[in-house]
This record gives sequence, C-alpha cells and structure tokens, in this order.
Amino acid sequence: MFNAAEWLVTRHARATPQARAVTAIDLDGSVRTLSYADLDDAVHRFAAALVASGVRPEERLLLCMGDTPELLTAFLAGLRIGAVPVPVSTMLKPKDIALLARDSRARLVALSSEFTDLAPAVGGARDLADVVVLGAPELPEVDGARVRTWESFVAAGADVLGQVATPYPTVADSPAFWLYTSGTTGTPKGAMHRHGSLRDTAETYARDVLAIGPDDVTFSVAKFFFAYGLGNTMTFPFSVGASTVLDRSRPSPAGTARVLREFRPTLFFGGPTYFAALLAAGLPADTFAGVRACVSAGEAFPAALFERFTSTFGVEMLDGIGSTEMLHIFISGRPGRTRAGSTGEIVAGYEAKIVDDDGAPVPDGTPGHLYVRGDSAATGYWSRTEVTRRVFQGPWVRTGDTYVRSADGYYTSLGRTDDIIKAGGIWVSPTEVEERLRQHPDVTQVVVVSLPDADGLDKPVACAVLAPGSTTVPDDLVAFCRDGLAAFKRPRHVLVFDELPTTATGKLQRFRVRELALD
Ligand code: 3SK
Repeated sequence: MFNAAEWLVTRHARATPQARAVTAIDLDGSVRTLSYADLDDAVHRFAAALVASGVRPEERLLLCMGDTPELLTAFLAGLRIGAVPVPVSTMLKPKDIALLARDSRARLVALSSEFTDLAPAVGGARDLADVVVLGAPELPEVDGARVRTWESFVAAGADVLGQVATPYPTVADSPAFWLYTSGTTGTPKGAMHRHGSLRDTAETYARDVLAIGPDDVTFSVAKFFFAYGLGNTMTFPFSVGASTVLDRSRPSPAGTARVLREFRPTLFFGGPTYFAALLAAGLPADTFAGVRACVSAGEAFPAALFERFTSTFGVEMLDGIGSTEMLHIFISGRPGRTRAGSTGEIVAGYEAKIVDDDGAPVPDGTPGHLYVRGDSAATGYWSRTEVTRRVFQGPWVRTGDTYVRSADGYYTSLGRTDDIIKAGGIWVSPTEVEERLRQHPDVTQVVVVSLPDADGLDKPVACAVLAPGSTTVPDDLVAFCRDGLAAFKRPRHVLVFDELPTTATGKLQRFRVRELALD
C-alpha cells in the first residue's frame, strides 16, 4: 500500500510532530504557522468532511484557491480518501472554470474568497454536489450545489473522523490528482498522475539534484496549481519533513524581499520572467544571502539574464525543464557545474532522446525533437485518447520542444516544435488569442507569434491587418484581449501591417509573419 498523503504528512506527524511544516502569509500580511501535527490533524478533519459529504474514491475535487494551508489540506485530504484533487489556475475566467468543472465531472468545488466570483459559473455542472468556500463574507449561490463555509463543511465531518484514521488503501499506481494543461488549440487537457509520481519526483529531482534535507525551507513564487509549484511547495519539503513558505498574494519583488528577509528560505523557486523582475526592482545585493540555490523553470533562461542575475546576487541558479506531463524537472543544472544558456544535464531516473522528423535519434550537436521517459510520467490525459496517443508513446513522452545535446551531455533549448507560446512559464495558445482578436470588427487578418522582449524572454505579440479607414490603435486591441481572455494571454504588443505573408493557396504563413515582425 502507498498513500501519498500518509507518506508526505502523517509519517512526519508521528516522527516529528512539532516540526514546522508551513509558514503561511495571508492577504493582509498576517502570518500563521503549522506543525506537521497541526497539518495532519487538518488533513484528517477535511478528509472526514469529504467522506461525510458523500465524496467517493476517484471522484474529482476542483480546487481554485490561493496558496493557503487550506489548499494543501484539501489536496492532501483528497489523496487520503482516494479521491482525485484537481488544483486549477487562479487566473481563469468564468467560462474557463465552467469548462473544467464539466470536463473533470467535479463532485466538489473549493474556492478561496478571492475567487468566489467564479462560483456561479460552475453551477449546473452535472456531477457537482458541493461547493466549499474559504473565508468569504457572503456565500455565493451555485445552481444545483450545496454551498458551505469551510468551517461548516469541516464541522459536518466530526462524527466520521474515525473512518479516515487509516487512509484509503491506494497503491503507488492508484489515480491521485490531475493537472490541466493547454495545447496549441487552447483546449485544456487533464494530465492524470499517480500517488507514486509524487514520491518519484522527490526521489529524483529533490533528493539527487537539490539534496533537500529536513532543515531546508522552500519558497516558490510559482503557485501550487502549477506542477512546478506543487512540487516546490509541497512534495519536496514534505518528502523530508522540511518546511515551506506559502504566500497567498500575487508575487511581487517587495513581497519576495520580505519573505527572504523574515522567513529565510534556503531554496527559492521562480522562472526567468520573475528573476528579470527581481533584477529590475534593484533589490540589495545580499537579498539572496540565506538562499543556497535558486531554481528556475517554465521557460528558457537567456544566458545574459542568467549571468546578470547570478553576478548581481551571488547565488547559485539551477535552470531546469519539466512539464505538467512529467510532473517536475527532468533536465537540470547541477550545483557547481551550471552553464549559462544551457538547461543542464539529465536528472538521474530519467532518460532523454533527441530525434529527427522520422523519429530517428540525431547525433550530439544536431537539433531535434526532445522526448523523455521516467516513472513520474502521467498516465495520459482524461478523456482525450487521440492526443494521449500522440504525446505518450510507449514509455516516451513527446515534450514538443526542440533541443540540442552537447557531446558532454548538456541540453540546450532551441524553442518549441509547435506554435504554442510559453510566456512567463505559462502556455498561451496563439489560436485562442487570434480567435479573440478576430472578434474585433476592425481586425481583418491576425497571427499571434512569440517575440523576445529586451531580456530575451518570449512574449505573445499580435501581427494584424486592420480594415481600411480603421481608427483602432494597437492599445485598443490589447485592451480588447484583456476583456475577453485571462490577462496573461493578452498580446503584449500589436503590430499593424498592410498585409501578412500567405502561401499560394492564401494560408497565412506563421513563420514568415514572425520573421517580418522580427525585422
Ligand atoms: O515548465 C517547466 O519547466 C516545468 C517544470 C516543473 C514542473 C512543471 C513544469 C511545466
């Protein structure tokens, strides 16, 4: 038997009950701490409440919450009873969360107060029975569901606490949780992970690359709903009885400086866009003095930015690439032997191959498609057979990235194989942004491409042709996208052209549009 919640929390609650598990900073700046005993108790109580509300093993729990002890509690309680927590992005629009509630056939939705305006959107989802709200002054109404406060939901489980004294008898292969990821079309796919995958990432990346130990304190600006944040915030520290700092607010350089000063994390996790923002904020040179390593993932780290960050702050930077499908990082820089501009070396426990268009391995020094294999791979995408077969090919997982490997085993990113854009570590589907722009009456043609900003970081930029006589200016179109899409998907600029390059058959040529925009 293997239950990941038992392994991550209850095991330590027995051995080191008073050890600090969580330091949590709330929206008003107040701080709460939880020991392993406190966290384990909260997990048992929420697990009992789930059972009392009728949640059955393998039913989905959609969690749209800020990084709080309650989010960790709900996630771990779900694992404890064999249910399937699905943490989702807190940047979703109502139509997006409605789609996820339906696609996942969620039995329960949990929302923290800053996201309760999304509650009505999940109403009417066929399998939804319960909505639990953390900290809202007023409960929203949700069609077809029972809506309760966190406290009343938990209180209703008090009589069945004994039923969760032992976890549901999951094994390493049992379904554990899903994470949604979007593809080129922007349609989200639920990557399904096993209980054992959490332990796999802890025993590969966290143990062998980070050498994480019980005295470490992790802090991740990447939120828990990302695979990257989930590992940094929960799996890695809890795998060794260490502690994590949770910050419920949006990341900001001032907030990060406070966390680094007051709570002394030893491992700091971010992405290149955020490291650029920290540099631009002009923080003192000793800001990272207590940090033994910074970790970066989510997008390629431009060499010049890497050099500037590490020389300004004098801290080790470990770049890496992971994926929602692989759950965490599988190629990484190693302490003492990183190379600016290169993602790093394969993590022990994973294998990578670089192949040509026909699937044949290419020699070192030749670019090709990156495939990876390892035990933490998802079992597939929920209810998406065709795309599952394209991405999960036997033991190999197609990453969609173009890479080149040096003779001494360093992997360097050359960008995406498909058209999808990764900006600030988050997927942006060009087709979805183009669809929105085409709804504008003055846009006659549009292509969205990724272009590097001043730091060399990719950002979505729209190239548009406007109707003759149009008075629309680029900023109007950016604002139009902000209204209809999650803010992170908006193009950062709109470039207006008289015409866009097309093929002989009139099809827009994306790569030529990009070349035009780069000129
Ligand atoms: O984007 C990445 O590189 C990444 C890293 C760890 C886990 C998940 C992801 C997507």
